[in-house]
Amino acid sequence: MIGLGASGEAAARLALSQGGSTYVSDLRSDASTSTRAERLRALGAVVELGSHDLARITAAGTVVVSPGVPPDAPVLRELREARVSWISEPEFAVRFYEGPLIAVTGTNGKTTTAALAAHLLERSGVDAALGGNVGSGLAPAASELALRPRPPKWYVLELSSFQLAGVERLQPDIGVVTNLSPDHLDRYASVEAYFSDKARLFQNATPRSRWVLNGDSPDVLSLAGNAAGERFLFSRMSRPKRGAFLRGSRLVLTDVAAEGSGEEELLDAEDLSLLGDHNVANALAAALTARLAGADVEGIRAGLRAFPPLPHRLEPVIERDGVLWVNDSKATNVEAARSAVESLGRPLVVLLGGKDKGEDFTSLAETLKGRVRYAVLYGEARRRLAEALGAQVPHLKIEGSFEDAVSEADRVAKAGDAILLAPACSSFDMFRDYEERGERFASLARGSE
Ligand code: UMA
Repeated sequence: MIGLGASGEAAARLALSQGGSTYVSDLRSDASTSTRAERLRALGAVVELGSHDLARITAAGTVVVSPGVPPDAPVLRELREARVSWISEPEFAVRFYEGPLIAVTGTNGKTTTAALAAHLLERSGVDAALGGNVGSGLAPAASELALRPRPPKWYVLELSSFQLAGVERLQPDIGVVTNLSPDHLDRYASVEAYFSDKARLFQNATPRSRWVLNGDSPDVLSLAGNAAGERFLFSRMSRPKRGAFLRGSRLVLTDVAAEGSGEEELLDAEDLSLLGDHNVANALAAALTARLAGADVEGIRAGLRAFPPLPHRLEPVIERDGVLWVNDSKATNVEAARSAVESLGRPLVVLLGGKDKGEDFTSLAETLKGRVRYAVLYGEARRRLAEALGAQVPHLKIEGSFEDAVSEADRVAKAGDAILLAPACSSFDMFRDYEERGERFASLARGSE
């Protein structure tokens, strides 16, 4: 196992449970990695921190790689030269699953859609186990699900492109693609290379496969290409032959339960517990997926009304002096930040910035114009963001810390405004991850820091 984060620990535990001899290595040796190492050693694994022993890895029957290890990492270059192949952690996990799999990918909305689909199944009395890329302490790595004492009725996995890059046999019974837009250009040479890892969802398609696809996205439809299987579309714009759509403001399923079964009306978009148009699309996708997996209409309705917002995803934190603070730290790319800005019906002070992943920011200016009273730009990407916004959106570049940026937003916000953290960038210039960034924002919002 290469890498000892959540994926590495879970995959090693799964391998050990099968009685295999297990070697795990990680370049880090900080406190949390050492704690994981101790836990695995106690179970019988050989764990090495600080370096990767190539001879040991090369001799292994199966090599599993954590998603955070980039393809150009020296250890993977050396394995390529030695003609040793490897798989991703979910690929390893599904080899031990005893039941059908729902796999959800896409650029944005995949956590909400996967978690909501599992929730709708549970509300219908169907045992669904959620895992994969979800993170945030909300759900475990894919391998943990294989360790459950009793298999669930459905496994529901969120899969990132980094995880799909290493699949071989993974074969979803229901595969879902929420949407596609540029992302992770710090890791991929081109948008096409990023999309082509996403397309690996379809590589083992059979006539029995069922695909839930965004009918409003030509990119998603072309990603599926002519893969075998039945297609079900969700759309906010038009009524598909079979799938989920909006009639006025009502969410409706059509011919999903069985071919020719007709329409099933769910509820009004107003009654969804989640904010924003992008969440209407996520709700359509999740309802369609859950119905295909056997959820009933009553369970779906109840679940769509009750599902709580996930942390760091357009999450209202506090209303203080008439200003609503909203944490969308998970908006780590331009498209996600645009959706967030379009979702809130208040004048906005928006915090943008972080690690520059090389995305084109020019389209942001168009969305922000008129909606955003003031943009506070911080972190590594601040200069490129300032160039993109130009004279169209009032803004200020903060040369200092994240705390300085938040206090500037607090200073300029007026009663009736929302202060929105939707950075359009990843967090790694200042934080461990987007969760730490969101938590810092939330505690500053509450005035507890
Ligand atoms: N490492 C090495 N050698 C190297 C390079 C890295 O040993 O040459 C080590 C690092 O020191 C690190 C480990 O490899 O300890 C990599 O760990 P990881 O980043 O894969 O972390 P995990 O804790 O296993 O988390 C991963 C996902 N993280 C990433 O893809 C970056 C989590 O997704 C996921 O929840 C978890 O597996 C379980 O499936 C998080 C994420 O941010 C939420 N995902 C990205 C996103 O959603 O945009 C893709």
